[in-house]
Amino acid sequence: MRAEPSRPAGSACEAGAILWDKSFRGSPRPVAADYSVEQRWSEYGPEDHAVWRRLFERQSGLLPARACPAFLKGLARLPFGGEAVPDFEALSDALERTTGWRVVAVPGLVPDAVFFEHLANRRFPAAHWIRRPDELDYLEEPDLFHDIFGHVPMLMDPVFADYMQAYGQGGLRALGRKVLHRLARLYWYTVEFGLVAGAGGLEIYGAGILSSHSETLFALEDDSPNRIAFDLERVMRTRYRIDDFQESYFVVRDFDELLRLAEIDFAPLYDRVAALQDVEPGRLLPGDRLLHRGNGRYHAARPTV
Ligand code: HBI
Ligand code: FE
Repeated sequence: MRAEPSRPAGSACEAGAILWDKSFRGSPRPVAADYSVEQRWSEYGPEDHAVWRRLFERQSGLLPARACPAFLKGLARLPFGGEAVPDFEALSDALERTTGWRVVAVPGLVPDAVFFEHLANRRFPAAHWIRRPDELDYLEEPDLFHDIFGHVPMLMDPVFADYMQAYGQGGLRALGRKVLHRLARLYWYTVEFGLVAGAGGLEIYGAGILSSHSETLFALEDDSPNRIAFDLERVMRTRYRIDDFQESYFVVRDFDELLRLAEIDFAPLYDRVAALQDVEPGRLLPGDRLLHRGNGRYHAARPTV
């Protein structure tokens, strides 16, 4: 389960570079002002490649029947498989030829402004470190497997790739306003935990689900969560869980629906939702177009501490 982006560590110093922080995972290395680092592929050990192999094989068994075609097509066209941790330069060359995106290695979560700046320039920040074998099913923050296996294949889809850049541009426009938590909810309920209405039923496109064995099953097949037709205002009002499955998933008709968000002036929308109450993750509203009314059993059995 990926954690909500918390305040990244690391402190800027006069040279413009970021000092390595002991909370960063993996071996210390120079961190540039845009938080990019070297991937240092040769430093991955047999344990790292074995974790990649295990996670890749496990998801490859589940996703053909559950992921959206855009993800499966993107994954098939990227120059990596299940044998070893991918090399970011090689996969960036293939990605760039297709949609103009590249991957930049980073120590982990980066400040919002840095993240938006990368997305606005078609650079996807990906953690250079991969989880340990004992973190296979739960880790605090996004690792290389979540970022590369979960997010990058979707960036091979031209429409989704445009949406991700538009999201970054929207984020830069919103900086300094008190609305970043609303954008974070949009990101969370689409890019991270989004579902799409496919020809034969609901399909997964959210990276937080695609990179999680248990949530791949829960999001599509469990009776517990709500599945609600995507609505921008509703999503911007809806809180989310950072350390467990989602209580509600939002479903878009297609990725054009996401890209059309880029044509909306968010300013009046921010004002409108600011006057309304936030919505708890599992709650339903009268205006919801419900695709599945969840019974909430999973979360009822796990009271939040
Ligand atoms: N940094 N590396 C990284 N990955 C993210 O997904 C990420 C981030 N920083 C901020 C962030 N996400 C969220 O605040 C987004 O909603 C902007
Ligand atoms: Fe992510």
